[in-house]
Amino acid sequence: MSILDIRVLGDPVLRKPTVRVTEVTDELRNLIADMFETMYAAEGIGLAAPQVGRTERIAVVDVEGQKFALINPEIIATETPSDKAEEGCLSIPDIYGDVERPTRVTIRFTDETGSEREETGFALLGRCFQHEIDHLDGKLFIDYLSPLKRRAALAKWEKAKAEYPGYVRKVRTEPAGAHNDPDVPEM
Ligand code: K1U
Ligand code: ZN
Repeated sequence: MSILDIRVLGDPVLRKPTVRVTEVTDELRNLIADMFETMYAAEGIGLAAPQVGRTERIAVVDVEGQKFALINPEIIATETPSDKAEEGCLSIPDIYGDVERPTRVTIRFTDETGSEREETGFALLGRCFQHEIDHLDGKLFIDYLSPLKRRAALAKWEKAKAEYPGYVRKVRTEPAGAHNDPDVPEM
């Protein structure tokens, strides 16, 4: 398994619509395993294929142990009321904003074994399903912000993006216990 580079805001792949998967192959199962590894290394709760430079309609999610590989996911039902909560994005590091979304969604998807499934997600899981499916449609959470908040977020990103040459975020892996350890050299 490998940790993949994460593409950040400005890379056109994040705005491209994805392509539906027609067959769940071993190559796609390897991609899914790499996406889970990358998501955990980056301390996220979800990751979509465009974020690692791929165009397949695939995302992975793990919210408090509720773990899913989502192939060709679609929202089939949403329930009101909506809820406003802060979101971040592994492709827009250190930028956050409040996004209003339906509290509960039901999705239909194919899992990594090729079986068609339906799941309902509430609260953070429902929000994460919606955030990842948005990625698969070329949409980012900043698109939901008010014009003022979006402008402020983009101004902050203009300065921050210099840290990501080529719109690539290298995910660092830390050996266990190395965090803040003065004896472990910075990589
Ligand atoms: O797709 C991504 O960019 C991953 C993103 C997903 C997400 C964040 C917030 C709400 C819905 C979906 C992240 O995981 S960013 C990390 C993060 O914000 C977070 C991490 C742990 C718990 C809660 C949020
Ligand atoms: Zn995101």
